[in-house]
Amino acid sequence: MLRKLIFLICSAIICLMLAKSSWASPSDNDDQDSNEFYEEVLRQVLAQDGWFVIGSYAYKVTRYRRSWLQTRESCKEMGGYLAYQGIRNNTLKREVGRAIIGSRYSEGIWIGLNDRLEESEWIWLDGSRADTIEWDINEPNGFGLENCGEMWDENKKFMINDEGCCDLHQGLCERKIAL
Ligand SMILES: *[C@@H]1O[C@H](CO)[C@@H](O)[C@H](O)[C@H]1NC(C)=O
Ligand SMILES: [Ca+2]
Ligand SMILES: [Ca+2]
Repeated sequence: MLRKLIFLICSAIICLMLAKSSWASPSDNDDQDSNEFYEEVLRQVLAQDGWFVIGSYAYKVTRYRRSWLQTRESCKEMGGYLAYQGIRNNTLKREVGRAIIGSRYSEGIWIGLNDRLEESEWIWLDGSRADTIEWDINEPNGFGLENCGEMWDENKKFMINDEGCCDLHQGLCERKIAL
């Protein structure tokens, strides 16, 4: 009796497993594979082009010192956007800082953060409220005179400073890799 029961249960499990594998349509698997393939190719192409790939994002610093608005355009021309999506995560921000800013840039690097519309209402590039900003000590201190965000390497913590939007700096561009 017990053996028969075990046999029945095992057959049911095998049956379910077979059914399940035939339900997963082959095209789903193909899509998955081609997405991964595409992401891998994109990673390699970006790396070749000087983008530093970290997780699902790639980063590159703009070449020239420009205003915040001009730098926002430069990032677009480079196929990205002024960094904000990945670096909203402060852990990732520090990783990016250590990896590509390090001590190579003695001054701040623009990021996609500003309070240009309303003083002290800091928003990311897509207009979403920025509520996890790691301001450096005594920042933000510019009030109406400093409405754009930059990241700097003070104390190797890659904290954020508010800066005059017309000041000239290089900027951190970002691209999202994962689909
Ligand atoms: C933030 O980034 C770190 C490092 O890349 C990652 O391990 C962690 O899961 C991220 N946290 C969130 C909330 O996405
Ligand atoms: Ca301000
Ligand atoms: Ca400041």
